Order: sequence, then C-alpha cells, then structure tokens
Amino acid sequence: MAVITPTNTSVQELNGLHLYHGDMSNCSMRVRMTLIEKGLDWTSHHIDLKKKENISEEYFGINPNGLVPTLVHDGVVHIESNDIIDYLDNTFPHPSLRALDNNAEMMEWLHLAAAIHLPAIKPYVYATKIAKHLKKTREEQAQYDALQANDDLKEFHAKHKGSRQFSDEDVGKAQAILAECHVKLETALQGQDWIMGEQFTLADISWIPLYHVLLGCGYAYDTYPNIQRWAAALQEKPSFQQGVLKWCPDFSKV
Ligand SMILES: N[C@@H](CCC(=O)N[C@@H](CS)C(=O)NCC(=O)O)C(=O)O
Repeated sequence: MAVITPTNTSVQELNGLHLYHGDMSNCSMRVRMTLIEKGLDWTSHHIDLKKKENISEEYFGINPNGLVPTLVHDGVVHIESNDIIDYLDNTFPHPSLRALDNNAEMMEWLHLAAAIHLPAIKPYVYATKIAKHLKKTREEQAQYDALQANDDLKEFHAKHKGSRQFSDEDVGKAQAILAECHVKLETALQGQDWIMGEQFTLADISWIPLYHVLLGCGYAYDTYPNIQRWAAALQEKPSFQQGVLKWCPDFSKV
C-alpha cells in the first residue's frame, strides 16, 4: 500500500474521498472505474496534464512524483493506481471486485500492469501519440527539473525533452514487452468472459484502460480476438462509460 506523508499538508484536512486525476490518464481511469463500481461518492480534482497542472509545488506536495492519480481518503494520501484500487476494494468490500477463488493470481495481474507502466506503456504512448502534446516550455522544464526527485522519471522525460524523441530502440523494447503481455492476456481470456473467469474483478479494471489508450495509439489488436471480445463487453459497463469514456471518449483524438 503506497501511503505517503504529503508536504502540502492542506490535503490532510480533507474529509471523504478526493481523487486527483487526469482525463486521458490510463492510471486515473482504473481508479475512477473502481470508485464507480463501488458506488462511492468522491470529489474530483482534475489535473490537466496538457496544461502541466501537475508541475507545481502544490501538486508535488501531494504526489512526490508529480503523477496522477492520487487518492486522498480522510486526509491520508495514497499514490500508485494499482495500490489505490486494491486499497479501495479492501476498504469498501461491497460489491467485491476481488477474485474469490484466486486472489493471488488477480494481484499478479495488477502487479504486471504496474510493472510494465514505465518500461512499456509510457514510452509507447509518448512516442506514438502524446509526447508532442506534452512538450514543456523552457520555464516548465526548469520547474519540473527543480521539483522532480525521481531519477527514473527524470530519465524518462529527458528522452523527449526539447527537440529529442524516443529512439527506435526505446519503442522496440516497449513493443516487445507489450507483445508478451498481450499474448498472456489473450490466452487468459480464452473461453472466458473476464480475466479471472466468470467474475469481473480488479484485474479487468486494471487492464482495460491500457487497451483503451493503446488502441488510440494505433496498437494493432486484430490478432487478439479474445481481447477484442472482452473490450467490447466492457464498453457496456457503466463504470467504463463513466470512468473512461466520459473523460476520454477516444484516445486517438487527445
Ligand atoms: N505508477 C503510477 C504511474 C502514474 C503515471 O505515470 N501517471 C501518468 C498519467 S497515466 C502521469 O501522471 N504522467 C505525467 C508525467 O509523467 O509527468 C501509477 O500507477 O499511479
């Protein structure tokens, strides 16, 4: 569980559930879906990544990586989207989004989604789609460099700084990881509706935002019929409509 002590102590006064999130952020999508599946009331604090609203002393004081999402629950600050959805399901157990017969395997899907974020999802999505929309001005870059202490994130963002672009090698590495994960997902969905079988769980919530965003980046899903069927079924869920489509109807248009 990723609980942190904020330097922006104003959030410790907040009561209830407050979500700092981005419309087009796949990590935010999974938290919005979980809140909606649970029927929870939450206060939205939208952080516009295109306007660099995350690059401020105020926001880095809430999330020390300057990333969305951040959940503040009764003044306690939670970061890391897959940890947040697990926390929400533990804290508000009804309706349960946990695999009743194989919780360990379900958690492995969450851990896998978290593990591929920086080496695969982020480089692929930035290189193919959003780096051009998220170019920092000189001032924004200076502000980011001053605030960001996480070396992995500094290294990642240095790759598209100024006129720089992700290399073919970066994209190739990301594609190799994505291919392996999609084969695993396609296999898991063979003959069953949801990743864990008959039960819709946090594993589906963790992975469907990746499909939505990668599809918008032009990722080819034609050889993955099970994933396409699963994604079509998810389109019918109110939590997908309200947690994903309402905020980001089509990632190809961001
Ligand atoms: N491991 C984090 C990753 C969060 C993350 O990378 N969020 C993206 C949007 S999906 C973001 O805030 N990007 C802005 C940036 O990298 O500065 C999580 O799962 O919450």
